[in-house]
Amino acid sequence: MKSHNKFLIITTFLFSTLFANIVLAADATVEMLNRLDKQSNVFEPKIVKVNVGDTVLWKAKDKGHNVEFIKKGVPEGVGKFKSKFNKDVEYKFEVPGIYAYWCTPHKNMGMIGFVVVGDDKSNLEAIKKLRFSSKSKKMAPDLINSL
Ligand SMILES: [Cu+2]
Repeated sequence: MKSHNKFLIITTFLFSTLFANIVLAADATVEMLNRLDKQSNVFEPKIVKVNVGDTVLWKAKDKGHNVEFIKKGVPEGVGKFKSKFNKDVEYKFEVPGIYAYWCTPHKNMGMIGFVVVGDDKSNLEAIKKLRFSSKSKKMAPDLINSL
């Protein structure tokens, strides 16, 4: 094999490895928005399905939002998680199950979302028992039914 061919193969390998790592940095992205069509204060998309070990990135496209796991809305053994306002935030999902979350100031205004990890819905009954208020209460059943 000619040496420049070897060089080309090694370079291609290095770049593809590098690219794969960049892609793996976030396996799914959710945008935090003030407005989307006729909706205000939204996570887009509202439902994300990922594998165990995957990372979700929430992008602070607009200001005034965050991500907070809902108490009793995550699989057993998962700790609290509450991000800072106006900041992009990542979370690596290590425990399978359903994760329900909201944006703290807009939790009653429909800014709720769900992550299903490892196609595991064993905590669905606990998720159905969560108490949402106002606009979120109207939206939650349809979302939960489509998990
Ligand atoms: Cu918000």
